[in-house]
Amino acid sequence: MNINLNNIALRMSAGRTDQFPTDGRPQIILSGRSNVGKSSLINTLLGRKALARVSSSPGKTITINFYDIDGKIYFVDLPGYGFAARKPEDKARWSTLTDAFLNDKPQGLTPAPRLIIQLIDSKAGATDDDLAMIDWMQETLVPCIYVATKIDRLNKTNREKQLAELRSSGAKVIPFSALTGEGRADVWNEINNFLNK
Ligand SMILES: Nc1nc2c(ncn2[C@@H]2O[C@H](COP(=O)(O)OP(=O)(O)O)[C@@H](O)[C@H]2O)c(=O)[nH]1
Ligand SMILES: [Mg+2]
Repeated sequence: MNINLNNIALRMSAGRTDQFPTDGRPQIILSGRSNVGKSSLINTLLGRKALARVSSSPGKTITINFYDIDGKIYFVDLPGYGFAARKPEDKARWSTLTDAFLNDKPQGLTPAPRLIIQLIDSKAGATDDDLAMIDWMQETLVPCIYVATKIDRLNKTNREKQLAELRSSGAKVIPFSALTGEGRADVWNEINNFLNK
């Protein structure tokens, strides 16, 4: 698939299930806790400085953002989870919206092909919430890859140690840095492999 990265727009910031797109286009779904580096990864992949907002006070809005990539696929930015300061009603809203999206089986429509990119902070390692998400992905057999974010923060020894630990699950793990651009081509490679299947 030939994708023109100059043709990108935020199609929908969905706070309700009836706002999800129903056109069946492939969805590249970005999942991870608040502050893991999700907006930075989206901006890096799409070659934009500030398409997705990079925030130092994370986790404010609970919407699922659909970026229309050249009218061909969507990048789906899930709301970050596990932010410590989040209110109970926000947590409930998060899981209602996210569960509805992930378990969505549109009636009478062809379901969109989906690839989940699960982001894990390479310094902090997988949190309990990350592990819950990983369990769900393994149960549902949804195609997924893991991206170890902020890899520039680790020295060589810790880098190898963390990557080995994440890879022990048998998953494909891509080291990534929005700062240096490391891993950008590898993530695109995985996306293209998925789209060409
Ligand atoms: N060193 C480093 N910092 C990063 C990287 N990616 C994101 N950050 C920083 O981590 C913080 C959260 O990033 P953001 O993309 O907003 O995370 P989000 O909440 O998951 O969308 C910001 O201060 C970013 O500058 C990275 O690859 N390397
Ligand atoms: Mg963000």
